[in-house]
Amino acid sequence: MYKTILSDVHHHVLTITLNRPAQLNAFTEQMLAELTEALKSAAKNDEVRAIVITGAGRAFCSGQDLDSVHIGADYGSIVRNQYNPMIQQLSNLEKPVIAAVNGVAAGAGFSLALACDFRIVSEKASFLAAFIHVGLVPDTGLLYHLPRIVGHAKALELAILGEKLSAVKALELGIATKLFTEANWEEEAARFAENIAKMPTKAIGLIKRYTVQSWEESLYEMLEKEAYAQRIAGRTEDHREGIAAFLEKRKACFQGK
Ligand code: T3D
Repeated sequence: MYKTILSDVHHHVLTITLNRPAQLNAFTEQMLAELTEALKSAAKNDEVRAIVITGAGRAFCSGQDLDSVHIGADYGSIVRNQYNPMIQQLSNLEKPVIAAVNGVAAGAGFSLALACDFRIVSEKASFLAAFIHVGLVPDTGLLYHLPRIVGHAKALELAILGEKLSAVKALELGIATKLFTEANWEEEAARFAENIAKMPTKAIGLIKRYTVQSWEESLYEMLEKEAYAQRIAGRTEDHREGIAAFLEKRKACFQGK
């Protein structure tokens, strides 16, 4: 049903593949709408316990499709109406989202990777805040997420100088969670996602929700929110299973309930 992305569920992992390889998976209005829709339906699908976003071919995503930009158009409203709903959807999605960065992530493609909860990267991955090279400012949440991951000074450096960051450097800076060799990339990426999909999904959702909210809250408010979240987590089947597995000295088998 989608034209610019592929979507496939396997072992409770939904893999969304940005699929415009000839343009290095550059975003079009249609791709943004389809990605946002796929994330929305992942939120409602109990079968899905982890989401992977990756790119077809040699790139992850090269940002806005530069062949379809209309110079002089109101980019503000394009960002508000096409890009921001995708980032809001990612932030509100109470399931783990993994960017499997198989190649270059440039412009809004870098922003998309940063908005995911984990970035696993292949040796061939690179990150580039390309906006400055076309006289634009980073958008799609990059100015929010990047300083929170690498700190203020490094974020300014990456956003303003627009230099390409290698996979190894991304790992050093904490942008990447794991770096896998090219030879083992597909197998290791699948293993990483499947392991997360076997974890207590509701607890992960609560961790996401309250980590996001913590940026706006005081310590006292967060202590209360943690207590509230723990009340919910404490009533899940996965909590019961975790305790039973500990007492029975076996590996827990979580169902995401
Ligand atoms: O409202 C708004 O529209 C504003 C929102 C803006 C958000 C943004 O994302 S702005 C930033 C947009 N992205 C860029 O500026 C990145 C442009 N691309 C590049 O800088 C380079 O392509 C890369 C560094 C990503 C990769 O370089 P390289 O040497 O590996 O590949 P290449 O040869 O440059 O590209 C290969 C093909 O992909 C090429 O097509 P061809 O010649 O084989 O037919 C190239 O034109 C195409 N391509 C790459 N990026 C884009 C693209 N086509 C359309 N849009 C692209 N973004």
